[in-house]
Amino acid sequence: MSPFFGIFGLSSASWMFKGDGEPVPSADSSGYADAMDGTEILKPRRLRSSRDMSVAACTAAALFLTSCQAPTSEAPVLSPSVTNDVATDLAAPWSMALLADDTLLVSERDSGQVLEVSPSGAKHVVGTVPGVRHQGEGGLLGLAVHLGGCQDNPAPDPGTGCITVYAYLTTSLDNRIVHMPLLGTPGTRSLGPATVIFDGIPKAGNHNGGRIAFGPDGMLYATAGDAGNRNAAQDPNSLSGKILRMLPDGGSPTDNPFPGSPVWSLGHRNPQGIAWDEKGRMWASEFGQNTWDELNEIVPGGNYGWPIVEGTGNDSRFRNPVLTWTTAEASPSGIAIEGTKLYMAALRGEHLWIVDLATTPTARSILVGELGRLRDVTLTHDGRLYVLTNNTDGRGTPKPGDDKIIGITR
Ligand SMILES: [Ca+2]
Repeated sequence: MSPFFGIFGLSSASWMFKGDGEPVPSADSSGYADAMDGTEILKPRRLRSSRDMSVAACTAAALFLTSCQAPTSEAPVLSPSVTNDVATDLAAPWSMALLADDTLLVSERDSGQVLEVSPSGAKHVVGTVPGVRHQGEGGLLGLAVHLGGCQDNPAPDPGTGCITVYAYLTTSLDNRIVHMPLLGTPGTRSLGPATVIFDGIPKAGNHNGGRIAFGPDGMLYATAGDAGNRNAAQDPNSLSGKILRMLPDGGSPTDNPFPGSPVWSLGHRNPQGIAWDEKGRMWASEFGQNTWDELNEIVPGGNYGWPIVEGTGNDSRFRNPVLTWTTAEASPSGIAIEGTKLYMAALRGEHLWIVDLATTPTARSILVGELGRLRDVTLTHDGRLYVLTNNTDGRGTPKPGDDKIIGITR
């Protein structure tokens, strides 16, 4: 089911899609072109719709605060009361990982740098992940942190103990995952040497997946896009188009659904968000091709249909998404969950979607068009939301100070 009965005006132009669901005007008026996704970066033309008009008026009327709803949305579950710039002038940021003291580690896709952002907003370059090769949508993508790894850390912070930083990156050969000890104390931290724990995930200019997170079971999960080889998503022997589950050292857990394999689920196109709710259920956001973005409940061994089905197929071979959006409404990336409330950052949609998972999932949105493209979202330990914008990667329209981390207090 779709949470949104759309009003977007796609009727007056034809569009083609490059990479992760980004529209560019098509020279061909025959309709959607199939996006086999080259590496060229093109800026999208802004949609013209009644929603755009509403967003502009709403944004003008409420410069700093407030939720500006889409005309078709119901009252938001969350009403942000205060927003502030936690950090500014980030360059193509992609992922946030939160430390125990609410310090953020932030990846910058193109430079390969990891930044430390303190709760006060102070920025510090922690280090550069070695081997990052930015091309198209590839580069330094997801980050995750894991407590432990003291054997690799000669100088753990006495306050937070030994922290190991995991990173998903595109290299000249592949997509891979490394880990590095986080050295030093808050404000002056640095990265120790990188150890490759998992490699050989196919890369491409587009559809690299790239989100990593530790689950409540202590395992590391990673999203792998189809890397332009869509049929590989259905091949359990390929790492493309999968969600992977591995031990913290990169090995395959013995209770994975395919013996000896890191494959946890298959049939994915370009999933970029994973999180778990209070019931232990795993959720993933996924970019559609040119019709439907998806929110899926991920179960071990589940097949999510791509490329045979996009969106809801009602095909017994595949699992239907729990919610879908048009690619204009969403084009989703990072997600975060508090209890049974899921937050989903939308790039092209320029929304923060809020999904109530408590019963039959329903979706509403806030920040509609206010911040531009949204790449990631995380919850701080004191209950604030941090939202990461994504306007400087060549596809957005940067405003002064972009890209930013916005804090929302409620
Ligand atoms: Ca699907």
